[in-house]
Amino acid sequence: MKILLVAPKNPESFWTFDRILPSLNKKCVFPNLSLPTVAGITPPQHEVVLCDENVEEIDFETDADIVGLTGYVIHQKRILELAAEFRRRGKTVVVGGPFASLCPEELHGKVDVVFVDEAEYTWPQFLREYETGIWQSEYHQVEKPDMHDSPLPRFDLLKTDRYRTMTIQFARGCPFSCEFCDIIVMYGRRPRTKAVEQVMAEIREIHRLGIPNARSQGRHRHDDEQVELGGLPRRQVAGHLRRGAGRLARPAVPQPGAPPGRPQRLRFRIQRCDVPEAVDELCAQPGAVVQGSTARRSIE
Ligand code: B12
Ligand code: SF4
Repeated sequence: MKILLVAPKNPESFWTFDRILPSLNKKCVFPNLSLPTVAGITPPQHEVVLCDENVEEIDFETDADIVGLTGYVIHQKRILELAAEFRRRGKTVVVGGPFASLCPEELHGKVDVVFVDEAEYTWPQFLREYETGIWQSEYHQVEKPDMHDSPLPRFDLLKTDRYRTMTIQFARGCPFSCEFCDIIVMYGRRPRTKAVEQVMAEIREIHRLGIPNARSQGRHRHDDEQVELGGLPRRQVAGHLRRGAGRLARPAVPQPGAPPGRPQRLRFRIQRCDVPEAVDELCAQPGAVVQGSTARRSIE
């Protein structure tokens, strides 16, 4: 089966940085990670095409069997427009993401299938059922998925050179309960994290694709030469540094457009890290340049 996954255009907000993107020669700040993740969950026998309306035109003439849409509440209007257009063309339209999870009733009757909450298990279930010809109009993931089951996002399907930065998702869920916040409604109050090996595999994949910048929502950041670790629990920071630094200390991938002879070295920036022995280990990595401060000392 062929599946087209579409991320709708973001309405302008502070976070879209629309006015400064042209000076960076980029179309969008970050890709939304939802669809690369959904593509990663898709069994390999299916063909997946990914389209982000923020950086490219949508192909309405697609020969895909299924069109999957994602989006936040801000995307509601565009999700409904796209769903109507694709359905008019006879496509099976399925929708997931924060809007579908929080307001599924707004989509009933306007799309074919709604995915409520995370889709690590329900998306493959739907694809299996779709092939038999009998599927449900709503899939609801009640028990929160184990993040160890979340796949490597298909960064390779993105037009990576059109974004300023890649994002990496490290955790879902939050132990607090701020009354205005819907993160805990969608992702629960128990933080669930990916394994260090998963995060490192994502960083390596971004490295392999030659993408110069990446940012993590867990405030753990990596670019081709820079890793920023701050605000993470002590044990996680130590784990990242110990297990990650050794592997990252390979020569960095030369970036397109980098001046010839640019030194290939890793730059680590550390904030609020109180794991001196891990920092010592990091400083000893060949080619590592470490900047920043820990609770106990400053490093340059
Ligand atoms: C990183 C992040 C950002 C970053 C990067 C955004 C980006 N474009 O990637 C920044 C800081 C820029 C940002 C900005 C904004 N964000 Co934001 N952001 C997040 C955050 C922390 C993680 C998003 C992420 O990477 N998810 C990873 C993917 C894998 O998870 P997922 O989307 O849930 O996808 C899963 C399921 O939902 C499902 N799924 C999703 N789509 C689909 C589609 C199909 C077909 C299927 C089957 C399944 C499916 O499957 C996936 C795997 O389980 C979330 C909160 C959170 N913890 O998730 C908020 C969040 C998504 N952001 C939110 C908002 C409101 C915004 C802003 C609009 C804020 C503003 N007023 O400007 C802007 C919009 C910017 C933009 N234009 O994109 C809200 C959305 C609220 C809502 N209910 O719709 C959230 C939930 C946080 C919140 N509660 O405020 N954001
Ligand atoms: S994610 Fe939501 S509940 Fe958790 S601290 Fe932030 S605003 Fe509060």
